[in-house]
Amino acid sequence: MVDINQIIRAIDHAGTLDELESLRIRHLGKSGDISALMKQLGTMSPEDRKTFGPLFNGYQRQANDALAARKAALESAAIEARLAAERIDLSLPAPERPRGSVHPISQVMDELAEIFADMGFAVATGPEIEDDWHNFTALNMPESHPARAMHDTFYFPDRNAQGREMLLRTHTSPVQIRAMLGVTKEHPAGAPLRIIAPGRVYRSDSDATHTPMFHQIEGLVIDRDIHLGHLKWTLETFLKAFFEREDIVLRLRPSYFPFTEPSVEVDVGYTLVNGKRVVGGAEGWMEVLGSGMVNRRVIAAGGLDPDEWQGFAFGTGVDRLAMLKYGMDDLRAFFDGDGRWLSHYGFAALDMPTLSGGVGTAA
Ligand code: 2U9
Repeated sequence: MVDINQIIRAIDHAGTLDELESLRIRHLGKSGDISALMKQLGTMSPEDRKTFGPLFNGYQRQANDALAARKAALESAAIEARLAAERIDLSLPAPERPRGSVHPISQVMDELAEIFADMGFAVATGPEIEDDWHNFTALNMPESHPARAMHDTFYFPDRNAQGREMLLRTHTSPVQIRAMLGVTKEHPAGAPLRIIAPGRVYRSDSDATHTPMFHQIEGLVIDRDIHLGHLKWTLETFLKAFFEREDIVLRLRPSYFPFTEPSVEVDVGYTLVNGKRVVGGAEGWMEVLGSGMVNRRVIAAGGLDPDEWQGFAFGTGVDRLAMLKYGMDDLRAFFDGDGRWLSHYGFAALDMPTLSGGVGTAA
């Protein structure tokens, strides 16, 4: 026979959540005694059911209520006990040596923002999940463009409400399209513009020199009467500040990008020091940037009149810039999160890059 008062007493005295759970199983579980009473109801005559139905339902409700009340009490007692046991000693001294460090990519991003801020560039940001119009079409990359191919771009299975394909942005250029359109909070005016767009980009590519996610920085200047001379001065000033050397030599080579016309690839001269390439001088050349005058069609896609507004743009990989400046030779180590690598290549948290202090003084 079920003694409901004794069951309630046992529940009220349960000392732990485990004990409470076994009581629940014993009385209300599939083979519990109160559950057995409920099952018996089905076999009773209608009169008996009228008598026993409300009684057994009452047992079940009382047991459930008691379990819930005891559970709440035990849980809050556990929190109280933890609060009483755990203490933060605010008088503890700081660790002897700071632990943790700033990742070289974060450091280089801060250095770049600092250098370009000094030249009047603001930082612009935008979504990493983009639609194909902002990522490709507006940049003069039509439906048939090879970079749109499935094997280079991570597409989402569903289109957005406007029927556009959704993807992980393959460059930060769509940020600049949004800025030209004047739809961002940061740049509501559209033009003139002087922005850098740093951030994560994604391509379906993976080997020793390519990771599926990498970091890019692009720059865009839109104004009246802008020409290639402005581009060359800007890049030269940037590279001198970034590599902290005056003997930076640039070589501009004609190239092709759909979003710029003319397009220029920018090489920087290097010198061999103990067999390693060091930026500066002109013993050899390596490519560091892509750039060009913004294509008229892209100016128009950004909602501006290409007869009134001209501009230049450039783009480069932040990870590669960090490797060149700080001498790492394996890109994949950037994303391994290995503590030894981070303590070797990381930067002290308080070592904020400033132009007056030298943008990148290692920890
Ligand atoms: C707008 C108009 C033009 C940005 C540019 C490049 C050239 C370029 C690559 C360098 C290495 C990407 O990281 S990388 O793979 N980029 O060569 N990017 S011009 O041009 C723009 C951007 C936005 C509205």
